[in-house]
Amino acid sequence: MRWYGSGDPVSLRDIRQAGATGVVSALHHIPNGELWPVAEIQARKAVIEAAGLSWSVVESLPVHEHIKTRNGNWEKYIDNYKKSLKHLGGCGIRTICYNFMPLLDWTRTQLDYALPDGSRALRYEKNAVVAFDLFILQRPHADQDYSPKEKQAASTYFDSLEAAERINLSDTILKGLPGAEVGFSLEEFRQEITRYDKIDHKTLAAHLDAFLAEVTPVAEANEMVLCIHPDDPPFPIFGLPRVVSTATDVRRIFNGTDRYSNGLTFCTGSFGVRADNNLPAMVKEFGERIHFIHLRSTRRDAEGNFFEADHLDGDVPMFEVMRELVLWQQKRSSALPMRPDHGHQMLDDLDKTTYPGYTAIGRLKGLAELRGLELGISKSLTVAENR
Ligand code: CS2
Ligand code: MN
Repeated sequence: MRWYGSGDPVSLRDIRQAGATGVVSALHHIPNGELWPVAEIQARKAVIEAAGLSWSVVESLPVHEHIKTRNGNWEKYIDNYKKSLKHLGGCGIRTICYNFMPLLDWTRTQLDYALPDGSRALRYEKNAVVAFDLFILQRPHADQDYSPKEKQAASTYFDSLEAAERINLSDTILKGLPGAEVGFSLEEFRQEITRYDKIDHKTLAAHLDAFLAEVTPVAEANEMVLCIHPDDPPFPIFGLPRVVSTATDVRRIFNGTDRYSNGLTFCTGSFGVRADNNLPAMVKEFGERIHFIHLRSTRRDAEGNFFEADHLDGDVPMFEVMRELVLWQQKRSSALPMRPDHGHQMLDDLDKTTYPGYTAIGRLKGLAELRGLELGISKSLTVAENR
């Protein structure tokens, strides 16, 4: 399970009782781009191990915006990245997750979407994103990105919002969900987004390749692996390019820097939002370079909205995905780090202040279901083999 450090309302004891054996953690207090000192890494590691858990994955070692846009201090930040990798490897932490999404990490428009049973989920509503873009952000030329029908729907949606709801929408999009290392004011975001004026899909992809060409040799020299997290949502928003949304994107990234250490975080929740991503087929194709697994499911509709469903429900064919993952791990004779990615706000957590998506009980439920599914599949495969 993911643990955000000492400020996390979910304790390491809670995580252990939920059935996790390892945690995924990051030094969130260190500003994006700065070096991770050995002493800080060791201190975090000691706290985790004292609770009877291991620090199995860093999520994330963030990639500074200057590296993505390849201007400003990008050289210094790549240098820091390499040094931080060395420090982590020296402390025995060898799996490093990161993402390459411009400006915003994962994006949702509602954090308390009520499900029929009264629990709450995170939701992405297309009209809200378009309305924010056109009427709150007022991004230049944004209207060219949408059809008349989309603009009309967004306008109707926007008119239905009270002033406080508009502020709330803006904050939800810009202030950063947990894990996102930065949040923006509207003015800052307007400013920052202009840094991408001349950066299209091709350029951002080239910047990612250039970054990987620099950092993967360092990872390899320290027996480490890097695993890129897919875009969430897996399509462009606010005119910003996206380069990790589909199987084609992953193929391109892998071929560009064809090394074992250039790997993937297989996040079913992110990839699963697109109907054209065949998740079990992706496990089959990319298995060798999947170094970390995020399991959750979303339910999409025809309008382009989605919400985070129960882990075994929604559009992700979790049985088929898990079956491929179990088969692959049996074949490679070792286990991959796997976590329930997000969970609902439910039971006692409904009255608590929790990090959106990172509740104790909702993730415990997800983990329990996923572990049961995994155990059932692996046992039944062994039984079938022995017949
Ligand atoms: C999120 C992200 O969907 C997710 O997994 O929790 O914050 C994710 O951790 C980062 O994008 C990975 O770099
Ligand atoms: Mn994820």
